[in-house]
Amino acid sequence: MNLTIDAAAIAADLDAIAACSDTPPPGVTRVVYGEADLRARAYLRARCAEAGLLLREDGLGNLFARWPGAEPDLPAVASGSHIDAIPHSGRFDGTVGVVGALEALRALRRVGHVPRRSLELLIFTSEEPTRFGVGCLGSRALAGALNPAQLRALRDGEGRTLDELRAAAGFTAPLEQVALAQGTYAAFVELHIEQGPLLETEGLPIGVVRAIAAPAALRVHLQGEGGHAGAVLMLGRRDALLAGAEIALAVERAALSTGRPDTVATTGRLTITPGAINAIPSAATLEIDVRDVAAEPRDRALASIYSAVAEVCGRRHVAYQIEEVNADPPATCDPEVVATIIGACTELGLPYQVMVSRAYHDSLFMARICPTAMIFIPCRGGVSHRPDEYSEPEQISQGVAVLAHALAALSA
Ligand code: HGY
Ligand code: MN
Ligand code: MN
Repeated sequence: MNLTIDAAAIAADLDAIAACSDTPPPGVTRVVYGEADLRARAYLRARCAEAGLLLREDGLGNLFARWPGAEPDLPAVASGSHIDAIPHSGRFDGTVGVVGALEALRALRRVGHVPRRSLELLIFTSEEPTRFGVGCLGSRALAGALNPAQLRALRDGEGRTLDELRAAAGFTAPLEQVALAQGTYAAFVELHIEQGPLLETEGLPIGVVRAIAAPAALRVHLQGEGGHAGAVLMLGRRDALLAGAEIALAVERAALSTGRPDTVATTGRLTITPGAINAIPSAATLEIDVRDVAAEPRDRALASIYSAVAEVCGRRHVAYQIEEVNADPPATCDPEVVATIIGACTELGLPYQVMVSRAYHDSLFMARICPTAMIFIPCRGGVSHRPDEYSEPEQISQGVAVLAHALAALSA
């Protein structure tokens, strides 16, 4: 199939989405249901309609843009990713998979492909944990891993409920209708930047993902005793920040203690109260991200963190409460979908490497309800979640070509 990928159209779409940011350049911030997110959604709805796709949005704002196939009652083949972006980050994380899937469908339509199975672009709501503290919110709910009651219990950092915010964004369909049945899709393929250095180091244009790492997130709440920084002597202080500082170092030790390079742990956020130079921190909250490509060592690292919290807080007479936000199993990609992607690389004469994803993606949850795999493209220096995140237009076009060929084969 002699497909042409319109690199200029991809660049224009990426530029338009990057211009939808809650913060000024450099970097992009696009928090779910915020003004920039809604502008980016409106832009993409227009592009999908222009491409002749039929649009549907569920109660969370997951967007489905469908190209009906010759046998529309068959389970469809889907592709997509997310458009939300963590604060001051890059313009390619997630958006490459959304814009890339849209261009893959446009390219297939241009070349006269007639899919037997419908082809559907998915834009998942809130893949990033920024607003509600849990990653993959939209795909988690589609996979039934978050039920309506759990969704309704979610609040953002200002105490606003998910229900309130989704309604204000215009998404009012019942949450009870979000979860998708097993078999809704025959296959799901996500195109994404690698967010790591392997492909660039190996000089390869394509990664074919066979497994996705197991992410976990903890929130550790610490309650010490505040007081006047000058008047309260050092002995007997119950400084919540210092307990938090020891715990953050224990988080690093927990990852190193498994002896596996695949175990990673990060204290990405540490907030303290009252936050004045001349007041002893009375309270602190740590948000901790722990991962491994296997669940068992990840869980060992979690156990070390739990014991470190108990030890530090016992010694410093600081009260604590640990909230486990999520501890997801890893996902294994479907061998047949992996083979189809490899077939597309071969057809295009593109070298590839089969690999594991250390980042999590919406595919982690789509793999629970349908055969799923991912296509990676290199990103400069392996950098992501930073303003200087970058992939070359040619790298993106190659990934989109592989995606288009794979979707054509899967929907035939
Ligand atoms: O954190 C992740 O792995 C993803 O980029 N949200
Ligand atoms: Mn991300
Ligand atoms: Mn992503």
